[in-house]
Amino acid sequence: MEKTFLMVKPDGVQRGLIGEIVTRFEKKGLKLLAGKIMVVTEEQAKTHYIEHESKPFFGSLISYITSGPVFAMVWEGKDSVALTRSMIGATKPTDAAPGTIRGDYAVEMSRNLIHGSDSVESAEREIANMFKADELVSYEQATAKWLY
Ligand code: 3AN
Repeated sequence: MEKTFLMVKPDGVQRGLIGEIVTRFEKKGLKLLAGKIMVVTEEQAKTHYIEHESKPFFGSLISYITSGPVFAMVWEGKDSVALTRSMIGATKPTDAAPGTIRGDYAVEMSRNLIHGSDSVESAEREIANMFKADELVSYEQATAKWLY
């Protein structure tokens, strides 16, 4: 089953939106395998955003994501990467459709509340960067046969 890495960013934690965000993915039918409040280290941040290393906003991206606690999560389910990306909405809040997390709650591109992996490969790399293997809990759900 496909896994994805999601992270409520420092602005989402400060605004008290962890519960609201977790609820959306639970109600969708995805399974939470791991979740923790943590402060991302500079090294983890640079690994996480490696693809943006040469961008002019890289420095501010690193200082923002390390500026306060985040809520890091691993979710599992059928097509979980694509499903969660569509529920999160576009990177630019003005392009994010109402009904998506960013469309409903974000105003600024640099404070867009949540990160979601953009591919299965990114998810594997991002999970390994933030979690130890034994922090992921594997379990059965009663509804698992028809709910992902
Ligand atoms: P997403 O988070 O939607 O996957 P990415 O991976 O392209 O978007 O960008 C990672 C983060 O970098 C975004 N969430 C946003 O905070 C920041 N970012 C992306 N593009 C810009 C930009 N042009 N100016 C400022 N910040 C940006």
